[in-house]
Parts: sequence; structure tokens; C-alpha cells
Amino acid sequence: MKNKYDKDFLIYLLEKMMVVRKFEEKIQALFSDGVLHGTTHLGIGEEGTAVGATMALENQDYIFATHRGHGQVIGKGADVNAVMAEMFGKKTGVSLGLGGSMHLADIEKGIFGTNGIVGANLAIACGTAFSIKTKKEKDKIAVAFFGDGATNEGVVHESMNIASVWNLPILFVLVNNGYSVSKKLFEMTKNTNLLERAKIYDMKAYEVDGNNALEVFETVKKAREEILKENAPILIVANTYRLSGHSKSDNNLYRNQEEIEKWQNKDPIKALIGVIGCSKDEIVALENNVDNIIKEAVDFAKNSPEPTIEDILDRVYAK
Ligand SMILES: Cc1ncc(C[n+]2csc(CCOP(=O)(O)OP(=O)(O)O)c2C)c(N)n1
Ligand SMILES: [Mg+2]
Repeated sequence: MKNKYDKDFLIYLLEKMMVVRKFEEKIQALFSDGVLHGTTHLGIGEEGTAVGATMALENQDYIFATHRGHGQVIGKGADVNAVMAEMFGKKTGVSLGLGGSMHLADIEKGIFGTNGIVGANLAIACGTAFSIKTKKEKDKIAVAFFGDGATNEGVVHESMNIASVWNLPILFVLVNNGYSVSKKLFEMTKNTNLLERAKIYDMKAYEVDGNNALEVFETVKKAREEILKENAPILIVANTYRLSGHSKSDNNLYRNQEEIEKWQNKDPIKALIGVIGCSKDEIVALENNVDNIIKEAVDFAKNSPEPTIEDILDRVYAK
């Protein structure tokens, strides 16, 4: 595939995707070893969508991520050390160690949190988009990520409807990985053409190969411009696949190896390496660099202090 980007940019995009992949592989190992506690949702295989989309945004844009949001948050520019420290519940974490995987926020970077309530982030994003519009803020949009499963939540319908009626500056990025926990898309809805969801709100919509990071990047960039110019929200349906299980505990009993292997062959990282045409040496150098970034992040997290009781009470707003 030909592309019009210079190699430095492509390598930057690739490296970000590799950071996300290795970050998640590392935390998976740390959970298995009993070092990290609670649960987490990995987006291994979805980096093309998460990083392609967030790298197409501007710093001033706001994102509202899902429960599967490490890639969305790191892609938007959160500090990897601080995201790792958050996983460890440390004070140096993005949310002061009080949030964890499903509450990763960094307001300065426009990251308004990952969110464990499926679909809720769309409503919050609409509120923020309404604020952008009311304050007449220029060159800024809100972006809400959501899954195929979420499309069957009432709040998703209400949010897309109000965004359309009020002409809000918001981009809806539907990460269609084909599953809601263990249920396939066709078991959750009769009409599996998710692009058509936009029709009923008279909303513009695009469909992309979510494993093609460049296609995602270009489409999000174009959609961002159109939202600002045309004063109307847009839906992007990104078709992808999570190679990892739904959450920390998943025996993969609802899908077969053949299906997983088919998607391993469409791995977004391998695909981008193919587009760039990296040499073996370049890949090894990149891998080593990313391994160091992740190692440093784990060391930083391990050596960071815990939040104190005062830190916690400081953030209790209804005393
Ligand atoms: C309101 C709500 N209902 C149910 C759940 C439980 N739950 C967590 S993730 C999930 C599946 C969501 O599927 P999808 O939106 O496709 O996102 P994916 O997990 O595939 O990334 C469900 C049902 C929840 N967290 N919140
Ligand atoms: Mg899904």
C-alpha cells in the first residue's frame, strides 16, 4: 500500500502502538503474577483504532474512553509512567492512584477518563460538547469511544440523538470488535450494519478498517474538520477485533482458534510494519526502545509512594 506520510511520522505512530501493546502485555503478566489487583480490559489487536484515532486529534480536544481504554488514553498523550503508576494504585498515577484501569484521566491532555459504565461516556461527552458550543470555543471537539455492545444501551441512542438535534461538536467512534463480552454482534442485534445507526439521527457516518491505523487516522482527521465546519456530529464505525480476552479472566470458550488466528494475521501492528517496510534491524531497535519505556514505567510505579489517607479524603467532595 502506498502512503503519503514521511517515515518519521509512520515510525512515531508504530512506536505508540507498540507501547500500548507492550504496556498491556506487561500488565497482563503483572495481574497473573498477583502484583496488580482488581480487573482490567485489554485491547490487544485494537491498537490501530485506539492510537490511529487519538493521534488524529488535537491536544485541546476531549476524549471519553471506554472500559477498554489504555490505548485511547496513551494515544491521546497520557504519560506512560503515570498510567502504569495508576495501575499500581500509586500517588504518581494519572488519577493519583485512586482510580485504576477504568478511571484513567488527565484533564490537561484532554483525557476525561476511561469509564466502566458501558455507554455512560457518550452522555458525558455530549455535556462537554454542549459546553464547547455554548462557550463558543473554537477548534475543539469532544470524542466518545464506545463498543458494538454499547450500541444497544438506551443512553447511546439518547446521546446520538441529542448530539444530532443540538448540532454538537462531537465525534462518536464505534469500536466494533464483534463481541460484547461473550456475545457475538448478531446475537445482540438483528441489524448488524452499525453504520446504519447514524441514519436515524440524520448523522454523517464513515466505516473504516480499524486494523488499518492510517485509514483510521485519516478518517478521524477528516471527520474532525467536517464536524467543525459543518456544525454537526459524525459517527465512525471502526471494524476491529480484540485478540485478548474480554477481561482479566476469560477462557475464550465463545470463539474458536481459527477465528483468532484469522485476526492475528490482520494484526494492526504487523500491518503498519508492512506499510512502512521496516527492516529487521529497525524493528529490533524499536522493540528494544519500547521494552525500555515499559521497564522504566514499571520501575517508576514500583518506586512511587502510595496515596495517603489525607489524599483520599481531599478528594471526597460530599463530606
Ligand atoms: C451499563 C453497563 N452494563 C453492563 C456492563 C458489563 N459490561 C462490561 S463490558 C461489557 C461489554 C461491552 O461490549 P462493547 O460495548 O462491545 O465493548 P467491548 O467490551 O467489546 O470493548 C459489559 C456488558 C457495564 N459495565 N455497564
Ligand atoms: Mg465489543
